[in-house]
Amino acid sequence: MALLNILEFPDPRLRTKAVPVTDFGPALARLAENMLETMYAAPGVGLAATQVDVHRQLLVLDVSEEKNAPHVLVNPRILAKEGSQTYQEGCLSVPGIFAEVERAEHIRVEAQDVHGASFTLEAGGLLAVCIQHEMDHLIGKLFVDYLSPLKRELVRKKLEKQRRQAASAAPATAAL
Ligand code: GNR
Ligand code: NI
Repeated sequence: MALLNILEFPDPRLRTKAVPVTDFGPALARLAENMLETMYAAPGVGLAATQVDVHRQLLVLDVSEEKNAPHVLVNPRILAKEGSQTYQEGCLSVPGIFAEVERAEHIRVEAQDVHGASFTLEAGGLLAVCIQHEMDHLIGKLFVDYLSPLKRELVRKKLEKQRRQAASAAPATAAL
């Protein structure tokens, strides 16, 4: 098991469009395990392969309170959407930033598991939000793209400032 590095906005690699998974071998199962471990450690409720610089259609989720309901979706496809909901979203690739995004309330998704078996999943509420958020990552889209260009620029500057302050607060860590 291993923790993976999470790319952060505005890293251009987050704009990569993922291609379908075609190899359902042990490396895929290992990647899914490492993504789940990285997501739980962050902590987060979802993680797309794009965020760990792997540009394949793979995402992991767990929106349960007890963190005991992991989902792995390979090559996910939305079959149906219904209604709308607005949720205050965050993203591990845009740390410390939260904004309201409107998405479908209920979705039906078809995906494959790590062995290549197809299944469908019905989701509502936070699980539906999360699946839509992760599927956006797979096409190079971030939740801040739903904000106005002005707000997105403010987000970029705020992250830049956070990073500057983090760097000056702990300068010697890497050099020790
Ligand atoms: O951990 C996460 N929380 C979250 C909250 C509201 C809407 C979406 C999310 S997903 C996010 C983890 C993440 O960045 N996944 O890509
Ligand atoms: Ni995200």
